[in-house]
Amino acid sequence: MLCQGPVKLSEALVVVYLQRKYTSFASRPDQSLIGSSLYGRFGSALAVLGDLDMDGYQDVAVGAPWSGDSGQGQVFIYLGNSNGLSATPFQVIDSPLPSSRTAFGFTLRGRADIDGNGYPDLLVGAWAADRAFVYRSQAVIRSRVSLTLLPDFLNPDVKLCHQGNTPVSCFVIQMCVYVSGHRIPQETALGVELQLDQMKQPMARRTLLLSTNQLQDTMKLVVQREVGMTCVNQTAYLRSEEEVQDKLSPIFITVNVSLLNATQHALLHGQTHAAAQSAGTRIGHCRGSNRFQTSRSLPANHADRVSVMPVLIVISRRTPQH
Ligand SMILES: [Ca+2]
Ligand SMILES: [Ca+2]
Repeated sequence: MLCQGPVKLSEALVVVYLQRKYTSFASRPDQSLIGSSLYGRFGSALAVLGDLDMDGYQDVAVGAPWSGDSGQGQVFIYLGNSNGLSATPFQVIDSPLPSSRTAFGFTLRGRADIDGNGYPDLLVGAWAADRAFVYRSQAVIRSRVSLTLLPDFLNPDVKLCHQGNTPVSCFVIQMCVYVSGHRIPQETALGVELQLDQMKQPMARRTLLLSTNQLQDTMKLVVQREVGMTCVNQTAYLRSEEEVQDKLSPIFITVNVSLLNATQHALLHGQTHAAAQSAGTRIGHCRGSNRFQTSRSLPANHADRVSVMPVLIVISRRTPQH
């Protein structure tokens, strides 16, 4: 249950009561959401949106029609979780109107899939401007990336590849992307960026791609929805010991994945980075081997999140007065 808190406009808040056994509520709220804007009237409108990101928890919008730098109004989106709602808004939607005091966010409605893409959308009213806006939610493509180096035990003395006429020690970099999600596009076009020895300055990097002699590469991968995954391989080699000064520090290899086409009306959410590193290079002087630690996942970029995509469709106007 969502309630508007004690009315003190400068400190507006919304309190959350979670349902207990026998459909009862505790005498004290389980959570408080506090408006950030002085006299913003945070909590003037509340709307349960449905499950925006399809994680099984209901999400909520809170309107603050005088909030924002010039009081133009804002809507705050909170994602649900097992403890209630996120402590901070997942997304803040600013008024699309140039003028202030439009009361954007004075009324809210959710739980309606207006464009039929399988995700609930949001209606925001701005009565002082005689406008209402539709915000369509984008499909969420959940992603996972793996990076595998083969062999994972690289011996610099074993030179099975050739760079020109020169035998070189080489290894295969296998990059795989997995996607899933509710009503995601038939095809997900992804840009894949591979970086070799990323911790080093370009001239000091110790491994290069065999086909291009470059330190990096960008590729396009298309994942079919029914398949859910695709992989691509690249072969890299170790530069000769004469060209390399640092023979001890690990070699880092990273891969980053991003959505290629913004018109896909979808967002990539989840793990979009992967990295692998060697235990050490030990190129040349030592007859030891380089063992790679592969597929070390990095945290998802904080920007890779689900959001409500604003598509500003005016659906009502003031009726002309005669
Ligand atoms: Ca949710
Ligand atoms: Ca929708």
